[in-house]
Amino acid sequence: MDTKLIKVVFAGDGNVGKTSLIRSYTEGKFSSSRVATIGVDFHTHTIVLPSGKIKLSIWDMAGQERFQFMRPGFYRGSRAAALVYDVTAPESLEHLAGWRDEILKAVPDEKFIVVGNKIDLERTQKPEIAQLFAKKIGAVYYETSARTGEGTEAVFKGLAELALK
Ligand code: G3D
Ligand code: MG
Repeated sequence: MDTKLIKVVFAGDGNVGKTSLIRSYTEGKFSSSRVATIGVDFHTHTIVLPSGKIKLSIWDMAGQERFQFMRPGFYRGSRAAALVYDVTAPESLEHLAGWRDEILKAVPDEKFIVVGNKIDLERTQKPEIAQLFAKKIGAVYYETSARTGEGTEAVFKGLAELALK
């Protein structure tokens, strides 16, 4: 059987843990002090679903959170997007609607999941508001800790399955 190659993107404010989540899952490690990525961080990871094998090409927003003009090109060709916020930073959740709108401008039929990261820390944000937002946009809601690895596998499986639909 052919392995399908599917592009997915991670979006959300800087510092919510996008790079850490991807590394925690694809490399099985969490590096607590690293230099922030510049440009596009790019990973591929093969995932086995009941429906077959998929090679995910995972695009990590890296430094471009600041460079709005670059982002449409970054999103193009993706089949699903993870909207990531930090459960200790309420404004990062408020910004998810804006990230979604921007992605929809570049990819009108994009599908989304919502991810609350850093659940190993003391949350300032109860899950209800995020769950409501996810429901409103028809997305599944996940919670993760890139630090402990909790929930990360479900995010990537969910994203891959969504991208295939
Ligand atoms: P980004 O790619 O969204 O910009 P990063 O975010 O992955 O660079 O992570 C930003 C900071 O949050 C990093 O801290 C990282 O270690 C931390 N972080 C990411 N995910 C988690 C998590 O699940 N739990 C905890 N406790 N911290 C997390 P530093 O200090 O390295 O800048
Ligand atoms: Mg990053």
